[in-house]
Amino acid sequence: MRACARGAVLAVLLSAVVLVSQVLGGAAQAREFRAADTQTADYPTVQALLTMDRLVRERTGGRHSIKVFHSRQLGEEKETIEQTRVGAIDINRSSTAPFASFVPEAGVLALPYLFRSVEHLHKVLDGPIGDEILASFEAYGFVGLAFYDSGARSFYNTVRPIRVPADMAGLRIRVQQSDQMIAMIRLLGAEAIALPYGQVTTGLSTGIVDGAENNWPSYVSTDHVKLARYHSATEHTMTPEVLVMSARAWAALDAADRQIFRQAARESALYMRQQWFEWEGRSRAAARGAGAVLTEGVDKKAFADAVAPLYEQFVPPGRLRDLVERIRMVE
Ligand code: GTR
Repeated sequence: MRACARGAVLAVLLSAVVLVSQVLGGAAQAREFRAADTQTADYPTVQALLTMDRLVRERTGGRHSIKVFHSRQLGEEKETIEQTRVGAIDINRSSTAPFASFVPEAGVLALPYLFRSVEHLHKVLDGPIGDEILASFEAYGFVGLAFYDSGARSFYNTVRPIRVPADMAGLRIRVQQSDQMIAMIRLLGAEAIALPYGQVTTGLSTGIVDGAENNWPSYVSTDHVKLARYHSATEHTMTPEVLVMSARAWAALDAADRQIFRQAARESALYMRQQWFEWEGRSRAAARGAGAVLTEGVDKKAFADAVAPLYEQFVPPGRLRDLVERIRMVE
């Protein structure tokens, strides 16, 4: 038999084997998984989810796919997390801050001034502690798949430059729907208003809130920059994003497909990291271009001191305090 004919026969045989194994292995349960993300179509987290979809399609021969609902099409973060927990949404990409009331370990990652640098954050998330935190989601009805970058969060407001905590006195600051974030703002002497992400623009333009806090890409992509010009690089948290699957959707996958989903999620996180730094830099430049006033001489030490009591309030001795200590010890 000529080489190319032999190749063709082999290919036919191989696809027959794949087909039979798919039928036996549950190809009947082929499905489209629904993924929720609050960010817009071009935002890196959404692009990363699309990357994961591509990898899952390729590696399951098109049996499984992920339909990405961006821009809050499936709801605001807190609701979509609840829906994911009950299995109505299959995959969710959210900030770890609103996850804190569901998974205590997620709250640890949203603590202020916990990470010394982006390198420290990556070392923790990419190492055994990161795996341990992802695994901790399972006790609460989620399967933790990967972390995505989100940079550092800083304050911005419509009223005045903020250099030290005292400058925040009396300001109404929007925070994510998280008790920990509300308490952090109170420690800084400001008034905390928890609002879903999609309501912040209206909140700023109507004066319901005077300011908010977020990373550079969110500050710019939401147009908050046009309303709240005073930006202060407090970099108070480095709250990462997390990608989870509902326990129900996970149960529908066999062992081989689970491995494919996990691996695709991890690869999407690597892709995301490559995109992130460029986006962050571009967004910072765009903020300046849009008229943001970048406050000089922000006293980060004063902010860190003011929010330090949060650790006493939100990190009880035992498992969580031990986790914080181990994170700090990562060199
Ligand atoms: C962004 C994050 C969103 C959402 C938002 C917020 O940085 O990517 O998932 O949590 O912050 O402040 O609500």
